[in-house]
Amino acid sequence: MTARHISIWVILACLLMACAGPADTEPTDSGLPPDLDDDRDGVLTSVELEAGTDPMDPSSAPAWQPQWSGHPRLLFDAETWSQIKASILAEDPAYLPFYDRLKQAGLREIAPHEEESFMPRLHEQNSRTLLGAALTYAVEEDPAARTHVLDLLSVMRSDVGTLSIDELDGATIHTSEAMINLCQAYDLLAADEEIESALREHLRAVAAEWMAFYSQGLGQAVLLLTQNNHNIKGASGLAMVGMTLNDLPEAAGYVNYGLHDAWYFLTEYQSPVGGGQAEGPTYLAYSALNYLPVFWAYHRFAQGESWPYKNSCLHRNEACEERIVELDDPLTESILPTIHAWWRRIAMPSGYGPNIEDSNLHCLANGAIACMWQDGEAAWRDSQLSRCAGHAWDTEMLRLAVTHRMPEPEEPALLELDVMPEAGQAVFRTSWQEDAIYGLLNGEHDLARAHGFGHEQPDATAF
Ligand SMILES: [Ca+2]
Ligand SMILES: [Ca+2]
Ligand SMILES: [Ca+2]
Repeated sequence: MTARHISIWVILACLLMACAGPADTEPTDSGLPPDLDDDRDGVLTSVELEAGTDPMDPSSAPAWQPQWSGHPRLLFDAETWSQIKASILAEDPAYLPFYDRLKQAGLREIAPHEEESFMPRLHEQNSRTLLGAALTYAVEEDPAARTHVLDLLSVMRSDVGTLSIDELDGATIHTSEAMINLCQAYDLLAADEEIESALREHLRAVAAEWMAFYSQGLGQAVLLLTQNNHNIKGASGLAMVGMTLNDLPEAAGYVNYGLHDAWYFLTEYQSPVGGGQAEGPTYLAYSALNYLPVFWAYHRFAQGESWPYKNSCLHRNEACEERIVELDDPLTESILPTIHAWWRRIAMPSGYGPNIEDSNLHCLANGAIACMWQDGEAAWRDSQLSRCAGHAWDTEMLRLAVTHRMPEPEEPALLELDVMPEAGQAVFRTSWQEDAIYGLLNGEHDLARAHGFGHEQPDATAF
């Protein structure tokens, strides 16, 4: 072999090594394995080994995806936030009603929380007041609103474990709603050191107390029994805390548990394959208060990609094995639009869901759904139906975040007889107008009938 041949081989070998990349093949100075993130939780394997977390388990990490940093980031980035703020200050009618509702909430007095036990409803009420005051401060820079935020934080309790037996039902629901409100407030005001530190301390404590209470004994039994909106809402709340305080060592556990359980109960346990919800339309709307903002925030992280997460069997009453599963970005999954379409296929002409399954008359957050999925029929419902137009009950921040994506309204095509065999329902309607003649045949079967625990009305084939 000539010198010329040798130099060609040396160049080829160098090129090949460069293509492979030194970080993939070279040992590190410390002798630890190369810097890979085997379980894709955002923390390098070498860092996990030093921290004592499991480098092959995405639910175990000293932080969750710490590269996803800066605030605001949950429902919008800083640029979108400045557009939202400008639209509110310009009194844009697409924004102002939702801002005004939260601003009014932010003016309420602190709800006293003086009982011996933790009161989830008061906690949720104060969290909504706090979110309203936080938004008002972020938009108008009114110092009174900032003081109100701090006063609320000074009285908020996190001792979930002290709740009385008649509040067992409420703590899964209202405490998780509060977590989501408070995470949204944190995201807006994280640059204010005093508020950031007090909110972080409260959120961290209340999430830990919630998880501790519902991980054993009576608390665990409640979520093993319900398998419905309680589970979806609770899991969503924990996921939101994990995404918000993702620099904490408990964050990865919350996100893994929360994403898996919210997804499983909403789409697998509660929904037939053709769309539906075993515990009925009102409780779907109720779950949506939590899963819509959480899935939107998670979508802003996942950007359409799937990521591995480990499920928890803590609250599953069907066969369950802990394993690591890739979860798709929920906004790319066809089952969610199918479930939301089911809701409006059975909806009454006024826009309300039918009052089956232990339900009251209720709207779905059509505007946010329209914006999240570019769903023109949801936009039509949001703009045309007098009972439910502009409905954004407890999801005003999400509505403000996504309003710039509102698609053109599209009146749905009329199907005079709409049969939904998987859910076991059929609807007759003469038009989509509010004066239409409408009839619902409700003969649920399979999981639509068996999984509506607590809210199931076993009145077979009722009209
Ligand atoms: Ca890792
Ligand atoms: Ca890990
Ligand atoms: Ca049912």
